[in-house]
Amino acid sequence: MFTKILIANRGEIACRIASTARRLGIQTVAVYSDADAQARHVQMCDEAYRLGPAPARESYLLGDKILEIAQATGAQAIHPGYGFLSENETFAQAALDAGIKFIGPPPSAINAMGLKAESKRLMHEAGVPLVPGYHGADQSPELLAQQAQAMGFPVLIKASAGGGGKGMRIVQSAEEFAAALASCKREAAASFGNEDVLVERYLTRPRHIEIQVFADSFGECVYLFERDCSVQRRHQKVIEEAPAPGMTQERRAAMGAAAVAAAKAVGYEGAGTVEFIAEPDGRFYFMEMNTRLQVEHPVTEMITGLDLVEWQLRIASGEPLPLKQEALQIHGHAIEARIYAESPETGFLPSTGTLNHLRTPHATQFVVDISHPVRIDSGVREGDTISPFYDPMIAKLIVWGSDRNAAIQRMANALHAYEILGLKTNVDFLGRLMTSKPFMEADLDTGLIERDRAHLLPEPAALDDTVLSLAAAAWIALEQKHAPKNADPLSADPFDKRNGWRATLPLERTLQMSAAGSLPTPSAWQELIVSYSAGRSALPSLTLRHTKGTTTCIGSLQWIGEHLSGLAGSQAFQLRPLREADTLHLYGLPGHQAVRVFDPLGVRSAQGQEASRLTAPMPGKVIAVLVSPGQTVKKGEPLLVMEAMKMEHTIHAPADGKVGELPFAVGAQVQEGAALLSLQS
Ligand code: MV4
Repeated sequence: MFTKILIANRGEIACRIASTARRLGIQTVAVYSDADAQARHVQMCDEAYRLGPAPARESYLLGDKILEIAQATGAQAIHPGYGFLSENETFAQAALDAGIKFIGPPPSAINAMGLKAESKRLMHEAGVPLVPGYHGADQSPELLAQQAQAMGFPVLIKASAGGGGKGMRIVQSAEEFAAALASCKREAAASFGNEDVLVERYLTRPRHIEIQVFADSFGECVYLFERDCSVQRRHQKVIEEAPAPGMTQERRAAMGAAAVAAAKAVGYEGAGTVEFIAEPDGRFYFMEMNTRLQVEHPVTEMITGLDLVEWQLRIASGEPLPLKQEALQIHGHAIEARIYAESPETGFLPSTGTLNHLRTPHATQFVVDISHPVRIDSGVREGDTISPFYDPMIAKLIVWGSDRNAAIQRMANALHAYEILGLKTNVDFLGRLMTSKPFMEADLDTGLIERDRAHLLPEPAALDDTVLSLAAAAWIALEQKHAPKNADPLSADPFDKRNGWRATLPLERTLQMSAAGSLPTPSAWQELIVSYSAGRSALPSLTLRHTKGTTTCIGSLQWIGEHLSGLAGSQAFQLRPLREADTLHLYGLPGHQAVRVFDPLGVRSAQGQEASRLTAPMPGKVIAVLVSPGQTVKKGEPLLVMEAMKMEHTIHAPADGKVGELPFAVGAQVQEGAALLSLQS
């Protein structure tokens, strides 16, 4: 076994690898960019070396510099993690030439699987099933159209050199074929410098099922079963699980055998994933092979009880596969949710910023521990920032259950206990996804999120009376908790005001609240009249009068640590309130609620006045301006498109209005927070 390895990555995967290395007594060398000088992965390793400035091109992608560091530190091997250099054939070859073991497959296998048409040809020869289609060299439009006709519409035209959904055209009928082919070829030439295409039968409801394989240097290969990664959005995986719902023993064995054949056909070594798309009836076809450890490997670890990084290290150091196929077994069900710094409400724009508050559910970290069914893999801590330079993933939350329903319940509970303030996250969205009907019924395919949009991405609605009541109780209890002994009567901080319920009983006060996601327009405010009376505990009893005339009595209010418990009518509650500027977050309910509280004594939030200014959610480049000054637009209409973090983001109108000034033209670089345009209502 190695005694020292270099980890050529950052974030959660660098920490994940360091964790196993430490357990096995292997020394670790970290590398970092200027943005990561204080990152968790640097802290978790034994040595750390600077690569360069924050952009990956000037740091984590500097293969030669990384090899120099490996040689200088005496590291015998390099673990590339995923992304960055993990599937870079040139780097794998350079490591080999430098006498340093690349923890991954041989460069020839990376190369063979990297070329789409070539890999399909190899797979066909190895007997791995492919989507019925034409993958040939003759690219004449007449022949392609004829092939399409023969396989039957709808068909899919794909750029041979493409990937990740780029350069694909769905064609419904023969009449549309010629135009779609021409457009696909144009895009392929522009994006990949190669206009060759392939034509396949189009599967309308595909599932993404992938098989984890491991091969050693003695030519042995096993499969560690499947993962279902169908729940994705624009080719970004959102939820992964293992085993795949509805998988039969026969199908599993057939897919496993096909994956092993695929790996053997390219002389594979180490960890790899063979991706298939599957039809509703279970028929499956090879898509591509990922020649690295994948983000979602923990679900396989949870159902097999194995540490896949340990397997990688053993195999790379020349040991045989730790277990034979017959010894591998599936126990229970595991689900992974990717927690991202992004805003589902605004089209999933990444949200950069500081993790001002970060509290996770009870969990173990990084490695499998069957006695702990909740695991979190994360490279960030409270106080760290999510920068625009790298993938905005905050954490992977992985749960295990004896069956799928138990795992779903555990995931829903864990998501509800996750507290993240300082930036927008997809945690609530994931919570809705987990308990959505199609997900719970395992009606999975790659279109699930889009089809269930209405439920998964609801418009912010008015707060119901229960939430209003609990929010009022929490706001007042927090005021009491934070009130200084000698409050300054002139302070603008509402927490300095005690509102004197002790001094003059009874006391009435009006609280205005609105759903945090709603626009701060006057009509969004909901009013509540609160009257206080002395309770038996330190906190008052409250009578809350709603606009409709109904009342709620809040009694037995008390703090139990950071939780506020009490009775709303006869309904017991226990919640954890957290205040972030004018927003009150209520955790611990079934779900997280965010309530904006308007305190006439407090300082008016800048957000209210600036609502008509649309600001850049992140630094980036303007790539399209879709409106002009003076134009009237409808709510939801696309206004402007930005490119940031290698993705396109469309800015939509938050309400009906008229476009004011447009300070940025196409091509302009904008800073985070820059006013992109103003909208008059
Ligand atoms: C397909 C398909 C349906 N029919 N091929 C998307 C990415 C690229 N690598 C291949 N992809 C697809 N190919 C045929 N013949 C549907 C997809 C597809 C998809 C595949 C896997 C995971 C997610 C996906 C999301 C949308 C479309």
